[in-house]
Amino acid sequence: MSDTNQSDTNQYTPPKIWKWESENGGRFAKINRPIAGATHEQELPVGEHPLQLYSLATPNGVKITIMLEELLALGHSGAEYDAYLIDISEGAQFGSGFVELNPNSKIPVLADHSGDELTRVFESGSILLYLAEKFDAFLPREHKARTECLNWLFWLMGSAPYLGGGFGHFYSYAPIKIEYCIDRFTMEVKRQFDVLDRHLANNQYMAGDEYSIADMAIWPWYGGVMNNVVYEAAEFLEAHTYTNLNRWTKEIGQRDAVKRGKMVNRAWGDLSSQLRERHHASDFELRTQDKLESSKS
Ligand SMILES: N[C@@H](CCC(=O)N[C@@H](CS)C(=O)NCC(=O)O)C(=O)O
Repeated sequence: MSDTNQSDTNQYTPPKIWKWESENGGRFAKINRPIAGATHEQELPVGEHPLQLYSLATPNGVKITIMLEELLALGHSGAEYDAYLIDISEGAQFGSGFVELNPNSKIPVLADHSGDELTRVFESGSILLYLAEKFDAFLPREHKARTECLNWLFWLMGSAPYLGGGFGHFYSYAPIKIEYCIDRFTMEVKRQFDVLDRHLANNQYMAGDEYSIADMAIWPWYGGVMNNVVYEAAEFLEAHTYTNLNRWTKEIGQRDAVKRGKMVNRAWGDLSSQLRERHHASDFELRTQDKLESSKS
């Protein structure tokens, strides 16, 4: 980083060697660092269920809570879980307990205590696949259909960073609006919308006829843009023009498990939509933030 006024992008010449000198502005400047590892000692709480989730209701977090709620709705009682909120804006992802579970310091992370030894699972795509295999659910069994499901799961893992770290960062979070960057990533995300829209013209779900982990991975991000809850960019991106993607977004959004999954580890928006910690199915009725706050007063 240099002292050069960054809004004058034409005048910035990268130095020979980049040095970490100061915060670069922008919404996440406080937590951005060029090094990995823990910044402080902090054990993680552990609840009573075999599955422990440490997360936040961003699109990456919601993928997993949708999957867990879908598994429970199917009757897999082994998918009961405790979900703890990790406040990434305060750097909770750099606590020592979190880093032991995920050396990459990003939500979501899952700890499975059901075996003799704890299994840690990080990267949301890996968590979805782990749960699908563990419960033999939401991953087609037939090899060709399974491959198609994994094609789209991995597509999401490779594509969403262009929507989030690329478009979302420069459109919403960067301290200055840089036309070149916004143009570059708008071009790419609109191309991605078209990829999905064309596929969904001939397929009910991402993997064909079966609802799967591919839908659960893609919906929070791309459905989120269609619903204008991700970056509030629906108008800018003309989201309404992707009719098949909108049809699919609406259909998935109507599932009860999806409605519940969206609420878990949510710490913003309407108080009745926030279930900051989840330990029991009844929490959706009894422990949303509106109820917790009214019982205090
Ligand atoms: N590829 C990772 C990405 C996870 C990710 O980017 N998580 C964000 C929140 S959506 C995070 O924890 N950011 C905190 C940080 O970057 O320090 C996954 O899918 O699990």
